[in-house]
Amino acid sequence: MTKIPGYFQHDRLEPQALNIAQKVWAGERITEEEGLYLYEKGEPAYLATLATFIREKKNGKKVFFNRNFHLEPTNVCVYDCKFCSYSRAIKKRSDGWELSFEEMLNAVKAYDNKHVTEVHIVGGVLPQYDLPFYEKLFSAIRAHRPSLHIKALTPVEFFYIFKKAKVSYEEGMRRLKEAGLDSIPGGGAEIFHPEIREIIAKDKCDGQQWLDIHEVSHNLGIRSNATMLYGHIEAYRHRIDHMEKLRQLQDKTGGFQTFIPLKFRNDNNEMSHISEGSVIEDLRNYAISRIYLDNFDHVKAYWPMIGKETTHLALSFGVDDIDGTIDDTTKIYSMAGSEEQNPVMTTPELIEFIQAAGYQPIERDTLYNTVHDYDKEAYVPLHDLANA
Ligand code: V47
Ligand code: SF4
Repeated sequence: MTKIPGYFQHDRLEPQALNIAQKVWAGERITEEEGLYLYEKGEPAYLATLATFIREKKNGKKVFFNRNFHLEPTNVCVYDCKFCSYSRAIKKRSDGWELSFEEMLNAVKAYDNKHVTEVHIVGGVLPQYDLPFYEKLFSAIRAHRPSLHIKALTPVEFFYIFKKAKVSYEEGMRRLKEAGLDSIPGGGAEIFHPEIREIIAKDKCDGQQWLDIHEVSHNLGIRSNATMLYGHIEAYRHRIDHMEKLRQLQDKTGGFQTFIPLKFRNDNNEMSHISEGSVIEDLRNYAISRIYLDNFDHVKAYWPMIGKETTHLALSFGVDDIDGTIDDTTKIYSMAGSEEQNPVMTTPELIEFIQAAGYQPIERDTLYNTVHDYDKEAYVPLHDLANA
């Protein structure tokens, strides 16, 4: 049997906890029942130790970030997800926007002299943003700045626009890839289990359709992320079911890069009556995801959502990625009551933030190639890198 640290041999550990620790130390996969046990009984320090063991085996002390900005075409949507401050139920408010093609392209051009490697395009679903629209947009961005990685849309939009265009998932994804789409962010996953999805996100693509579209994309060489919206009406078993489905698909395709747990925020939406979870529950959730998803390389804490302090703590609970500089270009979370109302961290701030927690800052591109290793290189001011 693999020798595990003395910490785990303490008398207070239940046999099941000890057994899970032994499996993790031996690099074995835990079962759904064991995952549930971790949610129900796993103490924070125990979970942190297991998750850190795995994160160090996979990524050492590295903490990844990138230089990105968000493009949010609209904050109104034909759907009515109960947790979302973009949904049609609150469409009548005065602060709605619907960007035109030119406005979107101008938003990208505004970064012409800045060293960013990725544009992350995500927002509401509207009929005018159809398949030809996105083909034209991606082609125009590609033509304007060929090196900018386009990470865009989710199966929620894909399902809607492919159905409208009467094309298969394969044909639709192939056309978008040809237009310039490089990868897919993790959104729209919410909770796959129909018991929950039908209450919180009734009309949009279901869990299986979300998984099928990612599978088709992976088979076309398009990498993607996966999220889980947690801490609302779901039970622990729904979270395990969600991660199990992701783990199975990852076994099949290997196309997922990062898992991103998204903490439910309750401001300005139809689920405002539900209290938000505690920070310790967020940290336990990061650790359990790191332990459960043994075939995912990375777990990301999305700092604009949970705030800088919790993000710092999350680095000791299995997280190795904190997303990017963001540059105050996202409104999804600030509208839902997130910690960071105007999220911006400059690159030097991100580097210092990571080093202060004892980790090694790595600027990556979207596909996790190293752009700069800041333990080895000094930071070079932005203007020297413009258009690099
Ligand atoms: O699918 C909406 C979530 C997601 C709320 O792939 C909410 O790198 C909490 O997926 N409380 C979209 N969450 C954003 C997303 C994302 C973000 C950052 C990085 C990446 C990546 C992907 O935002 C939606 C939904 O799950 N969301 N409203 C809310 N009230
Ligand atoms: Fe629309 Fe996405 Fe919000 Fe649902 S979560 S209402 S699909 S923007």
